[in-house]
Amino acid sequence: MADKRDTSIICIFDVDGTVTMPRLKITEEMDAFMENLKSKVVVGLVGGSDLSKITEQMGGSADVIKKFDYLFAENGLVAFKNGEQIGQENIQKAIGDETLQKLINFALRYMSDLVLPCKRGTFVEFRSSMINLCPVGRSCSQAERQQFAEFDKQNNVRQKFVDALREEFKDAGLVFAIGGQISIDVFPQGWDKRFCLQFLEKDNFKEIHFFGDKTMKGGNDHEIFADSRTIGHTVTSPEDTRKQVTELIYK
Ligand code: M1P
Repeated sequence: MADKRDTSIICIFDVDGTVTMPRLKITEEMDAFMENLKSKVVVGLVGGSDLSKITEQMGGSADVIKKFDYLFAENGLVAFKNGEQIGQENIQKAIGDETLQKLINFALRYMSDLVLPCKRGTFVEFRSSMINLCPVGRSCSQAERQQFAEFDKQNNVRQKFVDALREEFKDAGLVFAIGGQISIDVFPQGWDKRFCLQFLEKDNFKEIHFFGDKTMKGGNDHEIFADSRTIGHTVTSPEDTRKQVTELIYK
């Protein structure tokens, strides 16, 4: 590839498990890698988390929206290009308070019956474009997060919860997705990571490369990974991301 930045190619990255370890901060090595990549091609992030979590993971500065050419929080429902906000959706307007309340009541009832290694606080997090349901509670520590993640692997707590939600809300037009380690994302159909592609389509990229770790069916990277508008790459860790990007872009 020529030395000049190729603006017809964009690489977009999932955050947790792809650019960082789940919910942890970006390492210096990855930070430098991304900076360098920006001198070669256009670079974007698309995370399921809200902007404040992504900001924290990318080092804590509010300048994160300028750090990447595109930054898509909440699957792209909150969207930035070159530091300017270009999109913002609202789940409350989209599905209405009646359904929202039924969902929250059902979820709280369901979670109140679960017996887990421990429970903390913030079981329902209301975001701009999604509801995040968290059986252990989002205020758990990193050690409690790992403990729940292990318990979940053995007991399928979240999968059973998703099955119950799908059964109860089968006609509500909602998606229930297991994205990270401890929670479930709930959002209207179509509001998965493919949502961000409408912004990229306008800019006529020749190649849109997407890198994610949860690309299997049921994972929150699956739809964008399998979309005909993207070239999908499955990675297993931030290290693997660097390896695959190096092979693709610096070959
Ligand atoms: O990886 C994306 C997910 O990150 C968090 O998941 P968890 O806290 O369960 O590890 C959440 O922000 C979730 O919404 C998001 O999809």
